[in-house]
Amino acid sequence: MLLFLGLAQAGLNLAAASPPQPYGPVPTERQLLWHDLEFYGFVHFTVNTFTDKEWGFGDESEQVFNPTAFDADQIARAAKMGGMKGLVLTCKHHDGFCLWPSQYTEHSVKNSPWKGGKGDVVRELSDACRREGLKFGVYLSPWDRNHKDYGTPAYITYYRQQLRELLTNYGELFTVWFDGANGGDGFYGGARETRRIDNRVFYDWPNTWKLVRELQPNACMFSDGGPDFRWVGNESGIGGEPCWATINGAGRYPGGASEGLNSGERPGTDWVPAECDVSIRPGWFYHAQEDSAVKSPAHLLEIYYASVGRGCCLNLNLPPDRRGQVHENDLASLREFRRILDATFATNFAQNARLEASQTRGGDDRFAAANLVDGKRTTYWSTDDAVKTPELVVDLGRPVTFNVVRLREYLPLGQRVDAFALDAWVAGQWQEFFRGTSIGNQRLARTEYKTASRLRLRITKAAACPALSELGVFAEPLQQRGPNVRRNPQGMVTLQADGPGPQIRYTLDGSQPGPKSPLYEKPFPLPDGGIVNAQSSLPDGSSASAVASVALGVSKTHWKVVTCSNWDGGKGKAEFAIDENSSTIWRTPGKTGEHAEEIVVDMGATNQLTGFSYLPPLQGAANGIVSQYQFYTSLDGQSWGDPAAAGEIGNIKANRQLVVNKFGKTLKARYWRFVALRAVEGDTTAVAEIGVISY
Ligand code: FUL
Ligand code: CA
Repeated sequence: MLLFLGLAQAGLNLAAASPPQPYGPVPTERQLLWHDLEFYGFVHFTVNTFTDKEWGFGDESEQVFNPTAFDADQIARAAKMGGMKGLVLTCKHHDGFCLWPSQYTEHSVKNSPWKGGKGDVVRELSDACRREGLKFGVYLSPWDRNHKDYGTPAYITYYRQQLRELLTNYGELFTVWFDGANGGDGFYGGARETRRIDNRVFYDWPNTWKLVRELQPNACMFSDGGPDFRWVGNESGIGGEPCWATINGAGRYPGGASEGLNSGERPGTDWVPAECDVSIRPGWFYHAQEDSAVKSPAHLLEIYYASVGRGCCLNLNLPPDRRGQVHENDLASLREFRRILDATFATNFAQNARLEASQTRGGDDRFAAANLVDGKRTTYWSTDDAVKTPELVVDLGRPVTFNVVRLREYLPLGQRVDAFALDAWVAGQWQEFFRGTSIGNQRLARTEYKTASRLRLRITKAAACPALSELGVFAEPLQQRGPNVRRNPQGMVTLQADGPGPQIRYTLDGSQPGPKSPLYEKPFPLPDGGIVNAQSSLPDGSSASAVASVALGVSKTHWKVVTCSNWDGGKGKAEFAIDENSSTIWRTPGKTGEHAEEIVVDMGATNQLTGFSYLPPLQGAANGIVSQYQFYTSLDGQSWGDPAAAGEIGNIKANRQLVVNKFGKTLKARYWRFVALRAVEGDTTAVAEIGVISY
């Protein structure tokens, strides 16, 4: 009997095991192609580049669009150099200005001075992408603040005519990006009014999607809720932990609720993976005043690990400047980011490792652990249906120092793993060093550096037997971080090296520190603020760290609230707007109708001001985030004159961050007054911090 069973088992093992059944929703062919891209770029460029806005009102003259040296090849080469696989161009942003000579509107490049009205940015950039071997995609804003018919059915006809032009005249597109943003008011052919639409029905999306499928069958469509890939719920480039590729698609539409978009939903009814969209600068469009605020290589790496490393695609915006080229500072940051990534992934220490799985599906070599290191996405390690929590020991053969482990699931079988853990064999025992949840297209576990010759993967929870297609072990080159820059309440700045190089050189004028820059010896006063750039190195100047760059506003030590129109009891007092604490909020009670709240502050001394800053609440509901404001200054707190700055804060709801607004001149003032005229939603006003700058 025993012998008989043994033979039967041996017989079973010889017979080829069948592949596992897919679990839950699975990707389409076109989604698989999109997953493969992992990293591509956005190009935000339009009249806003020339008017210094994030959202144009729609009344901009075509005359303002006039890049002095537009160079599509320079932009495409920058993307290629950064390792991007494609570019998505804002062919029409919310202001309605078209970067191609659409035959359905006069509001386009054809009436601009650029190339005498004969230019076509879409043509030039799509051609340049092809020359560089990059894919090309289009962004066509559904919200159009210029068009007279916006809000009526005639507009949908217009929108589809434009879309058809883009879908048919510029070759193959890899994506069509449908933005959900809509702020209501606009120029609308001169009506200058607020037009509210019902996002669920107004655009009749199913028929627009049909058009895309028919004319560009391989293009993946983006919107908050899909159909092909979704918004990740923030514009800072950060996927959730977990970040499932699945969501419950019912009831979702472009511009709909963002609940569940960051983490996805499990098991979910639809495969709609997330795209992390983020700009290399604070804004989506180029503003010269942000030249010193380009994200550092270290920041870009954090974004990469939190997006591509969590199974999403990363869409990183490179906004061309007024020449029509990617700015030098953006290029420098992107280049260093790429250099570090390439150095990291050049060597996979698991390549020749001996892999020992606790179980292999049917004992069949087709599902063997060796598939994890064969460099192919189409082969995978799997186990018997009943074995959902297997383990895998990776013997590297020699001690290796690493800090990144890469895992991939075989996507055609769905997202199967719920949770996993990684252990390293240290001092004679297994030590857990990472716990994760979703894997999907790719999971990069970035950890402290570990040295070990063996590691272990434990699948700790799975909805179905796992199907993993890759395991890699890598080490990031050691990067020396820039010094810590801190200012105390008395206005004294301390610099502290964060690495072996004890010598710190710094600048206060925005330039890069070099051998001739001042040497830091002791804390120095900087009550008026400025831009501190600091770099540490060995005494002979070698082993230089990254440059730490910190923009400091005028110190608030002696500031006092003089008056405030309203506050919400003790929970929302006005002092919270100037307490240097981003998590305390000045909040006014709800108030319907005309919405104007204000705060007046005495800075205790006269300052030379060049601008002000507004920080919205970074967490919680968007209720009260200011979208229309006025900012006044005064020497005596009595006479105020015209606002030093006023207008709309475009896109602040989706992209919550510090807004810095420069006056364009220097103003002497002891008092300032901030007036909130409108909020993105709700009837309160919410201010985490107001500051002023003097740089
Ligand atoms: C948002 C827009 O409102 C921004 O201006 C930007 O285009 C971003 C990518 O999408 O919803
Ligand atoms: Ca505060």
